Amino acid sequence: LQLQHDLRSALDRHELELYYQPKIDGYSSQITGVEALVRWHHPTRGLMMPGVFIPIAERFGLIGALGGWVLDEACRQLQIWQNQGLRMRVSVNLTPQQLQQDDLMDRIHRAVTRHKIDRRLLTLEITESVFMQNKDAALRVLTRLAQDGITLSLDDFGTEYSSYAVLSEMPVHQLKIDRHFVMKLGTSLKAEAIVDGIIHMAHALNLRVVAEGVETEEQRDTLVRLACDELQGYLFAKPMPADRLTLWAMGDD
Ligand code: G
Ligand code: G
Ligand code: MN
Ligand code: NA
Repeated sequence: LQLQHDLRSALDRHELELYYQPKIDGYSSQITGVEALVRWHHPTRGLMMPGVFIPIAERFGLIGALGGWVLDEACRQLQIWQNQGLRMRVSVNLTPQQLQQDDLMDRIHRAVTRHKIDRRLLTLEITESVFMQNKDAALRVLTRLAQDGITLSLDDFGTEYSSYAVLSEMPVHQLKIDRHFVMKLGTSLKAEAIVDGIIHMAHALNLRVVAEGVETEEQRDTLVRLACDELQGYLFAKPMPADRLTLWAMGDD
């Protein structure tokens, strides 16, 4: 596979870039943070999305290096934003395989200390599938991360198995309502009932709730009415390069 070969050199050739998508406070409409989403500027194929190359990285043993770069780059950019007086947090996505890697803690520690980041500003987004293979191992890693002061977010919530077991046993701080529920708000009363239920349950467990995939004002209004804490989606902004995000956050875009 040619792509596998290309991906090996992509890091050295600086072909990867992080895009950032803002998260908005439901009440104040202020930016609270950004989610880092990796992109690959392939020399001949153009812009490639993580849905395509993350699975390749995992299959060919490149995910450790790629994930390490993402963590370092996200922390480097966060430090720049802190210095510019932009108060926000940054979220980084991790696959189940990344969570199982022995050097994950090292990579996080290195990125955080190198760029002098307050680790409470770093959120890791994981999906419920991390608990499918080795639940005890996942619990150990997440407990250490949480003890380190890192915020843990359950991504794509509601689409996978064992949601309730996970919520009662795992040290997560936040959950992200999957966009498939958000998409149906305004047209499906069932979807609204489910979202309402998720938010109530989350708040009873002291979790913050982020809704992803917010595309319409009706969806936003419904989510705010249901007391959703943070909103993310194309209605506010698409993922964008750091420079554009800076302008956007400063209100010039
Ligand atoms: O825009 P979007 O296509 O960026 O993201 C598609 C998928 O890729 C999402 O599920 C997202 O969580 C994942 N993803 C984006 N960036 C990263 C990353 O840096 N690391 C990992 N592991 N997954 C990522
Ligand atoms: O799986 P994860 O939630 O990490 O992936 C985030 C994905 O959702 C990215 O691919 C991102 O580009 C995409 N995304 C962000 N906002 C919206 C939106 O409002 N609508 C849709 N359809 N996708 C979105
Ligand atoms: Mn995510
Ligand atoms: Na998600």
